[in-house]
Amino acid sequence: MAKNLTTVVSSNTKTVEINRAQPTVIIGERINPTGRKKVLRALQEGDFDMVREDATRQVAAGAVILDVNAGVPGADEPALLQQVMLTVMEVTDVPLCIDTADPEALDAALSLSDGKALVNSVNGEERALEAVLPLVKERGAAVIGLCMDDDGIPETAEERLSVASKIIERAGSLGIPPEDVVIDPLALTMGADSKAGRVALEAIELVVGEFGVNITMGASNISFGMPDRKYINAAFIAMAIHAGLTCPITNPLITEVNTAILAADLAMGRDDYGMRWIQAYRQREKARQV
Ligand code: THG
Repeated sequence: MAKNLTTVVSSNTKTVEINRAQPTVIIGERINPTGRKKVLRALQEGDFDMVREDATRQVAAGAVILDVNAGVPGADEPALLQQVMLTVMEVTDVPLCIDTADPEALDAALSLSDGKALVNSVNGEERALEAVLPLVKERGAAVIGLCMDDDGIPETAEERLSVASKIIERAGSLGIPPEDVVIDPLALTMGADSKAGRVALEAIELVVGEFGVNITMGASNISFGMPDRKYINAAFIAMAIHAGLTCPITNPLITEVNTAILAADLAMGRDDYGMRWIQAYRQREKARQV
């Protein structure tokens, strides 16, 4: 059996454990102006209602961690990211996944967080490793390591494994243990390359087999450009959970994806007596009746 490391993240009041013996941890993706034009427009207008609503709705739908991104072109990202975080912290108390490529914004964000945040992300580029890992160590955070480096995203699963091992080793040399490194093997688009799904699944298996670390993924990338994306995303995410994905960054408001995750957990023996499945069913039934 491969090792099964536990990553712990927390807010000031909630602790979340991520591992392959417990239910899949959904990291809610919606607070992201880079990925969502409506959020971009709202933040450009200084309107935080949408952030509030996306935070509340995602948590109600099963998100256990919220990804927060404030990448608005031309904006003061450190200040805006702090504002977004404060807004989210007013309405929910879940741990946060700080999604930024700007080390200054990351530092500002980490200084606000009372618990143990998940930093999204570092990659295998020398510059990124040097800028991000010392902050992660200093603040006692956990970090997502993307399987890409100066040469871009490697084509093969083996090459992605080697980027993952570089990140895990470098983190280790700074005193960041492997359980605090969550690997993102990266999902490219199957519409552009029909092997993209398979390579991502193989990369998950290789990284888990070698290191036993937790795995995240922006799992909806896989279906870009395809019609009826939710069905592809639902099937892929269930397969990825079988391969070793433990904390996908996804949209819990999409029922097809949400139910696929719950069904995968049930099939993997991580839902005792099917209680989570039944509870989610009841919640859907109740929502249908109003
Ligand atoms: N890995 C890691 N972090 C990530 C990603 C990843 N963070 C960003 C992204 N990828 C995951 N987050 C999102 C957020 C929103 C959307 C998709 C991914 C989204 N997209 C709509 C769509 O796809 O149709 C956009 C539509 C719109 O503009 O509103 O909602 O891979 N570590």
